[in-house]
Amino acid sequence: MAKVSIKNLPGEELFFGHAGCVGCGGTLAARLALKVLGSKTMLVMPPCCVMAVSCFYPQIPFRVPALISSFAGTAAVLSGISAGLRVKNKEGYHVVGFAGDGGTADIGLQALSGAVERGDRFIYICYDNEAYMNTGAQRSGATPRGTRTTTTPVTGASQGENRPKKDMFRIMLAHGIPYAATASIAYPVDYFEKVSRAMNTGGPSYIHVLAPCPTGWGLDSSLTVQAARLAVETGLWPLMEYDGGQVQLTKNPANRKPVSSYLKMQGRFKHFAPEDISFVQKQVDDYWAKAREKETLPGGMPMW
Ligand SMILES: Cc1ncc(C[n+]2csc(CCOP(=O)(O)OP(=O)(O)O)c2C)c(N)n1
Ligand code: SF4
Ligand SMILES: [Mg+2]
Repeated sequence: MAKVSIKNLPGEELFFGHAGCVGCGGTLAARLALKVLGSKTMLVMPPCCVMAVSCFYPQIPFRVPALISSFAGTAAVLSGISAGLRVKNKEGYHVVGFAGDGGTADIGLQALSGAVERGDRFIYICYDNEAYMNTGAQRSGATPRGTRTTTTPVTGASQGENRPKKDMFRIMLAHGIPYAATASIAYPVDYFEKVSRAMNTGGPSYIHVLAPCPTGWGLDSSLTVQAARLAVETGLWPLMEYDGGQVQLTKNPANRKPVSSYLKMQGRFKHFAPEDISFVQKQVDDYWAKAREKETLPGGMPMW
């Protein structure tokens, strides 16, 4: 496949007319991925916002087959479709899972682990808005420490989420997956290239894309892309990929911006005291210091 650029992307839209909130990062992540995946794609989605805002009869905004799995079963269904195509000698199709962070890091993890272990050929994209947004912003395993959600409120003894974000990138690497990457809706070309590399991977591949949710994050809906960009520019969300046994940065955040610029624009972190912001800054600084020391990335994401 030719190098992906904005200029050689098809004008055709394969996902439009959904009912997502204004400024929704998750639906943008789906639309961008389909630009590269093309029409020979079979999508599998568990219950999640992108599914809920796009699968209501008779209006289906997907122009590719899109199947709704059980919440826990996305990757098991991917395995089944992949096996069916193999048995029927059908080539050239992309079997793609598109799931939220809750459906990936929590309830769908076992099915994903098994499918990656079997080496089935599929692409799994997790769009991460760091909570169960479709059901009212409950915390998930991917919610960062300190975040206010509806199940980790800021009141009395509860001061938001009290555990760090689960590192799905590292978990996928531990499976020996052939290809894994992190991505961001604020860097579409980087994302396109990663989807393209996943399409050319012989076995399973995994892409974890940060997709801000203005509604759940307490973020102005005009600032979705800016928030996603700041996550990268502050060093909180490294853009990297794992291919051929090596982890590489695909964007080096030189002159990192302070994490406060990212945290302060979001209502979910409004309660953060200066020491909370310093804690997050230290976690990120330690991560990048370690990366520089070893001249390689620690193989995962900054933990906070
Ligand atoms: C077994 C099961 N438990 C709970 C639900 C309810 N449910 C539907 S979507 C959803 C939240 C999904 O969160 P996530 O995967 O992060 O996607 P998001 O909504 O944030 O896009 C939940 C809890 C369900 N459909 N099935
Ligand atoms: S709640 Fe968030 S993830 Fe769901 S449709 Fe709205 S902006 Fe998108
Ligand atoms: Mg979510």
